[in-house]
Amino acid sequence: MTGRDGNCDRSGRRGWRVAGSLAGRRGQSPVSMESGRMFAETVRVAKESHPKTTTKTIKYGTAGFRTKAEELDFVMYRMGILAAMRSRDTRAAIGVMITASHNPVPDNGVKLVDPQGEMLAPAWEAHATTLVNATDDGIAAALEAITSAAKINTGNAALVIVGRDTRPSSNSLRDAVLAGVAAAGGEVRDLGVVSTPVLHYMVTCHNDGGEYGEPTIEGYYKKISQAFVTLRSGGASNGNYEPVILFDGANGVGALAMEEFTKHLQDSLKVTMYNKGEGILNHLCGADYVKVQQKWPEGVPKTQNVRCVSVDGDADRVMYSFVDSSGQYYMLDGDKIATLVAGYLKELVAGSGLKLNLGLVQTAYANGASTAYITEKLGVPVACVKTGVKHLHHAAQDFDIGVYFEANGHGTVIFSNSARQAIKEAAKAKNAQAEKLAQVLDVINETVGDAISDMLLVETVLHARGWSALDWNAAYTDLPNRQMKVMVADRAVITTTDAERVCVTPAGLQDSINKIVANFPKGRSFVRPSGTEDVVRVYAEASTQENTDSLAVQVACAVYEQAGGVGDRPKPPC
Ligand code: 16G
Ligand code: MG
Repeated sequence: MTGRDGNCDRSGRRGWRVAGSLAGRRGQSPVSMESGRMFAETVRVAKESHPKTTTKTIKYGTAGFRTKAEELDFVMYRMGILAAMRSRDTRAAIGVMITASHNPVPDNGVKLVDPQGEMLAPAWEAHATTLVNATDDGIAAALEAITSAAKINTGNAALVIVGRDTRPSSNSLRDAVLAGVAAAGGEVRDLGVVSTPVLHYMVTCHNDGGEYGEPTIEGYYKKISQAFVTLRSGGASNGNYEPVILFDGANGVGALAMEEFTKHLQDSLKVTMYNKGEGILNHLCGADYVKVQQKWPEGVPKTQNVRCVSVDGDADRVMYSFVDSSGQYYMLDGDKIATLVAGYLKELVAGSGLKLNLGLVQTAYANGASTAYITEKLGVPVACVKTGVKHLHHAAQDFDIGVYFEANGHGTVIFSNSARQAIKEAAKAKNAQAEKLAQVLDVINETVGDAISDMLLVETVLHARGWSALDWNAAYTDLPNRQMKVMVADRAVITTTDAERVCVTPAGLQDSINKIVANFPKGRSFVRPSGTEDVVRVYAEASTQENTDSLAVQVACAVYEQAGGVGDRPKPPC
């Protein structure tokens, strides 16, 4: 792979290569007469059909651009153009996903996917911001600047793979993306309504010539489900494990994806579907609702001791919950999934005799009890990084097998090139544990966090261990935790360090937080500016829920007072 910004194939650690599948050359004069005509065309189409509708400065953040759908037409158009340019730059297909994930229905958003299925390279996030903030007439100059900065040969072919979620606005926003690609002289492969993980998979497989998997949507479903079915060919029940789940589709694309999966899963898992689209997207259901509200999703019957799996609006996050025989509610989040998976993989690796190092990557949101459990009980090294998938993914690359999960349920496992090869060779030599590992590898979608692939991975581990949800939950007890939002005039006044665990500015705020935290046994709290909403986020955990709530409110009030709070003072959560 040839990306010069260091993003593509940074380490060559993944087992598939980007084939340089699109025609093109390097090192030619970047801005030619021909490109001048193309840039002029992008301006013409912008003015005629996709004019800029705001003067607000907007930034490509952790989840791309995300806001009210009616403000996004011009953004989508320009992201179509940018994706074509990035495709020329990398000489590979680039993905565009139209979704606002767990946000409410009126919102929408767009994120670009780089050649190996990873998030857009940081240098190109800056280009995206530049292009979107240009005036309509300024598009040409912005494109010239990007072309020069990235030394793009504009004569290269461009291919953009587009996916969208089920939001009503996604259809016309897709048209705007397509118009952008066309104005920039690129070609489009429109996948229609697909989950975010399907788009990432398709981009990866297209670019590596099918090495990671067959580059079709059907190929995605087949690869994952066949491995899953094989892993339980000895019987779907085992000990306390029953192959039965309730599926909360959040009324979004995850429900459609699950329906496709069930066609391939045969009798290996009995899935009963809820929130298939009959209700409002992400409303009182779905992974984010379950995690943040710590509540059972509406629309799903509370069947005792049956696992409920909730996904978010684009099916890249997953959350488990269940009620026991006494009606007690439990939520099992990304931390519980990470520890379950890391523990199991560690055992398989040890059993196989392969010398592979395995590590877990978390963020500051990881429950303190999970970090203690994984380091002290399982002996797995843990790295802590800033919020956002790209940071976790990057850190996970330091291990042969890197498990990364955010507490909110976004994560996956990635294998180094040599780890994958070693596992496959040992499997061929009939090493039983390595054979299992090789199958598990195929259940995992390494290209991005994938709610349903993650769910099938969890089900695989529970099955192998013969565990019910109660057994799984018993591994460790979460410390009570609470998240709050504080409105401030400018959230940029908050800056942080040490993977967002320490607040640097405004001066004095961290001292105040330290003093408050010191009053609570097992207390921990941090604050950070949100990357997706105009708020400051507060996280707190402590030994009891009452203490946690009190800690959260006190820290939120400190933020309100010292970081320019606006509106009402933070109140205790109800
Ligand atoms: C985005 C991130 C997610 C992160 C969340 C934090 C990606 C693909 N998604 O959704 O990983 O947890 O932002 O949101 O990176 P916040 O900054 O508003 O708390
Ligand atoms: Mg999502």
